[in-house]
Amino acid sequence: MRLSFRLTCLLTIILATSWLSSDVSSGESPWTLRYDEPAESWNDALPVGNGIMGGMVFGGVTDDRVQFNHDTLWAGRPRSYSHANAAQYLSEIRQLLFDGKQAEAEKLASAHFMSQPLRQAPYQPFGDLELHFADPTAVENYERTLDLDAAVAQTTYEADGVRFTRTVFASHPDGVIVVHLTADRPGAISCSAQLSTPHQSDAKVARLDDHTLHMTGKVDEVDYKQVVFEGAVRFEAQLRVVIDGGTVDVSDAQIQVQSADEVTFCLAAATTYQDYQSLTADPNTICRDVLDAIADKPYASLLADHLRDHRKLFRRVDLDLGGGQSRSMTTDNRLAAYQDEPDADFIGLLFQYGRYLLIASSRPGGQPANLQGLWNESKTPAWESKYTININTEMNYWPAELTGLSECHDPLFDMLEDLTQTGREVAREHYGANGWVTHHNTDAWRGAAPINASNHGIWPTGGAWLSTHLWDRYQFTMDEDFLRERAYPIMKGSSQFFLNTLVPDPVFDKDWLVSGPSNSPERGGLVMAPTMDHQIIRHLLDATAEAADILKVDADFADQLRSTSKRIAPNQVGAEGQLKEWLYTEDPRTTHRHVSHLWGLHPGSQITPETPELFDACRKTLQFRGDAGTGWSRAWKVNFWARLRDGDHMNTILHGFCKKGGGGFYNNLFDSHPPFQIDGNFGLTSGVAESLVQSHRRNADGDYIIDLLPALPSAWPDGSVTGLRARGGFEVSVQWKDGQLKEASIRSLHGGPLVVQTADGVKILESETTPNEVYVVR
Ligand code: FUC
Repeated sequence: MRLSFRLTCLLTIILATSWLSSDVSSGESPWTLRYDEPAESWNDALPVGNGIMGGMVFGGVTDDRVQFNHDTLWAGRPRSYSHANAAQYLSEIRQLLFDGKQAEAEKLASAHFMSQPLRQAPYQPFGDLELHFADPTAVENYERTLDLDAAVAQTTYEADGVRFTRTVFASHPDGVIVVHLTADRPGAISCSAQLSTPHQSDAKVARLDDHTLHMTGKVDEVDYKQVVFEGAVRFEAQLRVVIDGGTVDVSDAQIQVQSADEVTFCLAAATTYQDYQSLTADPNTICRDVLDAIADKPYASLLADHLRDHRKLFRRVDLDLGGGQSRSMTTDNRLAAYQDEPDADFIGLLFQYGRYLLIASSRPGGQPANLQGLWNESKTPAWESKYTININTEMNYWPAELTGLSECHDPLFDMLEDLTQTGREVAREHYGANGWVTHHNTDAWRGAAPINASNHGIWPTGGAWLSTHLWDRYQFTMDEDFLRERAYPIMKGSSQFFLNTLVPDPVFDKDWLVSGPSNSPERGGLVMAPTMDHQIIRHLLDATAEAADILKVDADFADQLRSTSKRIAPNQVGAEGQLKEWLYTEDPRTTHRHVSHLWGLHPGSQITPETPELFDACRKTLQFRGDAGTGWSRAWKVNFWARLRDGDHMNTILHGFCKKGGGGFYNNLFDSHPPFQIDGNFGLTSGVAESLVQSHRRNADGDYIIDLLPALPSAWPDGSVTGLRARGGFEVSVQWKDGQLKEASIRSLHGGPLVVQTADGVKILESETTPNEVYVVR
């Protein structure tokens, strides 16, 4: 390895541009999903989103449909889910578990320790924008695309000698979904547009003015698995049309356009949801303000502002994994072909799709991406399309810092702030503890109590895991203001809860501390001392203590955190060489989809090559668990094998994952759990990034080690990536050839030391770097 000569920023810019794909307009980017027929089912339709509104574009020729959502439209209403005075049963439940009486403990917990009601509320569909066109005699050259680089869905076809184009995008700067219709013959566009909603309560569509149709209503009551959720959130959508040529007529039923040259529809939507505690927002005013603000804005400016906004995020990272032989095929055919002829470039497409979906579903000011991002057409979606935080929500955010989308992480932090409030009540009522706690799910009302059943709902480390995302954000950005103002207070509150609730281990060593009652998600019932809890809590307490040191606050508290962390029961290797999932029991040979106790390997950082016995035990565990699973389970395994530095095994998992159907993908490349669950899309993106650059390990001085190509599969011999982020505040671009590092350009964003690992070992390149300077490694 020859290294450490400094280059100016200029050189990086030249390097970066030569690796980036050229400037493209809609449909021309290599990162484009492409189909030759309209969507038949919802999982064929193409997603657009501005972080608050989502749309699924079907691309039908005579009947087109944009099924849309707003991320605050949920069943239920503001409420507390906590169970008053549950804490009086806590020590009895613990004792029953220590005495080996699990069934009795679960029974007692079912009666007295669970959320009220027992389930949380489902996320709701909003409605449909339907477009109807006259039946053409013949349709030719039909194409439907989603250009990820432009965030534009387009449908084009020729009918009766005219070429028609429909362009749909969800603009974040302007807050609307835009549908633009053009034709290559003047006066050729005639259509009607309607709004509809699956909610019956007070639903009404009416003419608002000469150019605007609106729809108002209220969420229906939802009876979901024996729990009835009141419909309380009200909503309004407004659809405004602008035409060039032709005529427009707005009735109480529809907008009718006749013989126009060009048509632009702008759809605004809003609800009464103000925050998790109040339904006081005024959707009528919100929609009107949004549409009035763009009343004089030409379509070209709407599009230009949208492209600028999206590309600012999307273009931070580009990837070339080689291959590309299947690029000329439609996307559904590429997916089908992958099993027999894997095309590395298709993995690149899925990687960028994960980034696209995060940009589309999670923007500052919006709700975090739920189990389906923000796309949902069912009133009773799988797992309520809420936030399952024993893996799924966290997985959604794994790509955020790694792949240059830090600001997309913000909605998760906003939700965490809410959870510190609801979780404080649950800490008090269920545990008699200080701080705050959240269990394995939450919803728009920020439920924090244990739900569903006592054999898996009582898992007190949901909030702790989410809090480690705050620490991650700090590690990637080194932003001390963020650490002081947003991260530390939340991390501190979560840590306080565990200082109050960890208990001495009566079995092996009374100096050890264990967590419980709890669960190893979602296996083995209610227990004391699941390994995953211990890994998460140790990580949280250590990070909180380090944060206190950095901020020069709470020195005594930090000492207490450190001494408590050291006493948490250590990871154990089991009878068959696997990592033990629980301190008091084991089940090594299961192939269950959850592999929670490998948290310390990923996303945690306690298990690395520097802890060889545990590192090997993780490998053994994964060998027993096998390579299959639901979408998210496969995606987690991609990340695990990357952390195990085994690129070929990682690629074996990817190969099993890249198929049509359950444990794979739908035609629109949504991850199929089954059914659709978006976590696997995001987990794949993070896993591919982890195979190219890692930065979770630290040297003896605590400096982050930037690990270049730690798990490059032999199937990707030549390639490059630009713009990945590393802890310590670095932007990393890497080129490789014949499976070897060719050159890496590492831009320091913050200053601080630069430590790099290549195939030759770990080297300190600079004990201090200069912000914005680029360091080259060969
Ligand atoms: C947990 C997982 C399921 C699914 C659901 C949303 O229950 O075990 O596989 O991901 O969350």
